[in-house]
Order: sequence, then structure tokens, then C-alpha cells
Amino acid sequence: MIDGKKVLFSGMQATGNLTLGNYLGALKNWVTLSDEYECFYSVVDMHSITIRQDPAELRKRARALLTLYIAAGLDPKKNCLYYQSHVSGHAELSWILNCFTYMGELNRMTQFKDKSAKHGDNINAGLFTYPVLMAADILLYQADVVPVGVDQMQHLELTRDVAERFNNIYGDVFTIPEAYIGKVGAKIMSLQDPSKKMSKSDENPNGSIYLMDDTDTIMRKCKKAVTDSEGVILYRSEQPGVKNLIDIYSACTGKSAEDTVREFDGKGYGEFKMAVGEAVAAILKPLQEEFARLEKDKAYVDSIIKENAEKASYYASKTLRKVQKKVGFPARI
Ligand code: ATP
Ligand code: LTN
Repeated sequence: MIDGKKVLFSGMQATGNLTLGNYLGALKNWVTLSDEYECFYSVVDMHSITIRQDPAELRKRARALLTLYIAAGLDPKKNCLYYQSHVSGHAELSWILNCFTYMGELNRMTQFKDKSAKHGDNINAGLFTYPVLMAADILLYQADVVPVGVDQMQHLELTRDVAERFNNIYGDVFTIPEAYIGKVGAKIMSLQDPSKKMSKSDENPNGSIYLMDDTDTIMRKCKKAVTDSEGVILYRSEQPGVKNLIDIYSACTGKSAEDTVREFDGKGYGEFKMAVGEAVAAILKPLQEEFARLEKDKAYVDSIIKENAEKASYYASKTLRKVQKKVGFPARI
């Protein structure tokens, strides 16, 4: 609890261009939750280097991501928006938690399996212990809730297991976090292959709508979206492409899946795809305009970065000192 409010933590990697999946599955929910909780939203740049990055590019993307957090509607005076690498407590707690996490647990992580298959030439230890750093992010702020997409559930379960293990040995040190999965948009699939999630690291740019795509591009990608030969707009798993478009449409318009099915009853895929494209463009346009405005206001964004790193460090070091004492590190003199 901070000032009588429950704590929320979440983060996003500054790798690749953010997709509509990131927005509908994460950012959009973050904004909704920001009134109710004391929120920490991190740009997890330390996680990003588990995959080789170009330094200048990473710096640029990290800044753009933090700016996007603000542009999406997160008030930086109320929400702590900061770079993970600016708060050394993440690395320090991560080391300690490494010593409370089993190899067997990490071996089961599907993200590790996927990423090591994809980056066979660089299966580094950071990629393996990635979930431990994520646990440190969350536990450092004693977070009660963690909004994530379903793809991150396994990491959150691991975080809870490690926290419980630690608490069983040392007493009540960590708050055990709960996942928060948004109702709509929890898993947006690729427009080109609806069995795969829409991902910013997808090689096929037509599979993803990027948050900075202009209206023409959005319309083109929606028109090209893979559907099926059924010819009916129904919300069911036998029609994964159509189901995904319904999910996107409902998340963008706030209409339920049932209402969407009713709205497009008897209509063709072409018309439906156009409507999806328009709904997407309508929510992305204001976001893009605000982003462009903020990008020009360098001094303002700089001041947010500095203030919020200090705020995050304050809370992080409170937990870290407690943990260090529990495990038996000598007191500072
Ligand atoms: P990468 O392709 O590099 O693995 P990503 O697109 O999966 O990246 P992350 O940085 O791993 O993005 O995720 C940021 C947030 O967005 C997480 O909370 C994640 O659950 C959510 N998210 C990512 N992709 C989707 C998606 N397709 N649908 C819903 N939520 C998503
Ligand atoms: N692993 C997450 C990003 C992430 C995160 C976190 C999410 C890093 N630390 C802590 C929630 C809480 C991802 O790839 N989406």
C-alpha cells in the first residue's frame, strides 16, 4: 500500500515498434487502472538486452516508449513512468532472487523456449533468467496487481512462487502479486496468421498494426487480413481470423463481441474489414498526435524522466534494504 492505495506494476520492452496488440492488451488497460492504483510503469530496457540491440536504436526506442506512455493518457504526475535501468535496485534484487529460483522452474518457461529457438546464436544466461528480473521488478515495489497479457501469465506464476518461497523462509517480506488480465484485447492475434499472437518482433509487417501506422496503412493491412471461406461473421474458434477481427473491433469501439456479430449479420468480410480498419484508425490518430506534440517538448519529458526515476528509486530501496537484511548482508555503516 502507498498512501492507502494498492500498488500496480507493469512494464514493456523497448524492442521493436509497438503494435495494436501491445496497446489493446496492455497500455489501454493501464490507463483505465491508473486512478484506482498507485502505479509504476517501467520501460524495461534491461530486459531488452537479452536480445542483441543496437545501442543508439535502443536509446531512441526507450525514449519513444516512455513518451508513448504519456501520449496514451498516463499522467506522469500520478503514475511513476521510468526506465528500469535508472533504478539499480532491479539488478540487485534480481541477483538475490536468482538464488531462490530453480533451474527446473526456468527451464519450463515457454517464452525462453520460443526465444532461444528464434535466437539460436545467442542463447545467453540473461534470456534464461529473464523471468527472475521480471519477478524483481514486481516484488521491488510490493505490487498487488500486475496487468499483463496472457502470454506473461507463466512469468507471473513464477514470481508468486518465488515470493512465497522467500516469505516462507524469512517471514512476510513480499506482497504476493495477482495478475490482471483485461477482458477485451487480452490476446490479439497476427492478421496474417491468427494462430500466432500479434508481435512487434514479427518479421511480416502485414501481420501487425503498428501504433504509428497511418490510416492508409491500417486500412490496407485490415483488408489483407487472413480470414476463411465460411463467409459468415461469427465469434467462434473455428474462424480464428474473423474472431480476432471481432476482438479488435470490440476493443476499439467498446462494443461487445455479441453486439458486433449482430451489427455485421449478413454483411460481407470486405465491409467488416473496412469497419475494423476505421475503428483502429480512430483510436490511434489522437494517440499519434499527442505523441508528436510531446516529442517536441524535450525539456518536459526530461523532467518527467528525472523526477520519476527518483520516486521509483525511493520505493525500490525501501524493499531492497529489507531483503538485504533478511538474507544476512551486513548493515551499512
Ligand atoms: P516481442 O515480440 O518482442 O516478444 P511483444 O509484442 O510480445 O514483444 P512485449 O514487450 O513482450 O511485447 O509485451 C508488452 C505487453 O503487451 C505485455 O503486457 C504483453 O502481454 C502485451 N502484449 C503483447 N502482445 C500482445 C498481443 N498480441 N495481444 C495482447 N497483449 C499483448
Ligand atoms: N516480460 C514482459 C515485460 C515485463 C513486465 C515486467 C511486465 C518486464 N517486467 C513486470 C509486467 C511486470 C513482457 O515481455 N511483456
